[in-house]
Amino acid sequence: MEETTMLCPSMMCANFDCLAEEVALLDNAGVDIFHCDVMDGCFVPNMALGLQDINCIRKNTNKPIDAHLMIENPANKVDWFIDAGCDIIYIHPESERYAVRTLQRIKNANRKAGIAINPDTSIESVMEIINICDYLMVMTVSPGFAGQQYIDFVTKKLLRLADMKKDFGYKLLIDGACSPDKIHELSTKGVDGFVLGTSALFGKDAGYAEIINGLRR
Ligand code: S6P
Ligand code: MG
Repeated sequence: MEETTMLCPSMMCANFDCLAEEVALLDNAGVDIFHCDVMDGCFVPNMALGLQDINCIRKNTNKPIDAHLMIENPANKVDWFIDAGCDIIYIHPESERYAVRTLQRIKNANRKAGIAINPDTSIESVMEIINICDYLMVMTVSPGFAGQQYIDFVTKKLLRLADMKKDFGYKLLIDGACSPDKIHELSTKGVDGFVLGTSALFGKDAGYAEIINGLRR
């Protein structure tokens, strides 16, 4: 793994009975970015973090927080996440008629703007939007749930996007079923960061610090 590889705990997998403590443990364990999945029950068939959860996470860490917005029509709603102190905001291009305008709105607020690219979505269909993105997050599962299986055909798209980084300058991350083996394989192939859910970090016998140290080694 590169020294700069970003490890991003997927907070929907954390223990919500003690969210503040979870944030402190993960922060001390050396994670890089707190990944917050926001789901509206419409864009994806599930509901996940809301603003109160993000406020709690923001209050308990000084590290960057990202908001992965799996919601319909995020256009004016991105302001809520800017105001909540999110440093990176991902939208799904499928959910937004004027993605470039919304991404520019995020950048105008001095936050990093990104898109999450579904397994169903081709590079060609987001080619123009990529021009304005600081971050690209490739979904290696269909969005909506933790604990799914890695979709193998997505790797081809991922490697093409890794090759295109030199022309566009974005950071490339993946979200979904990031196991230690996948992290090991892909971090040397141009992937800058990984969302860690049940495949690598949560629900394990080992503690967060031990797991994060192990992944970095
Ligand atoms: C899924 C969501 C993700 C998951 C994460 C879970 O729609 O965007 O961030 O929470 O991928 O990881 P895992 O390892 O359980 O698949
Ligand atoms: Mg996510």
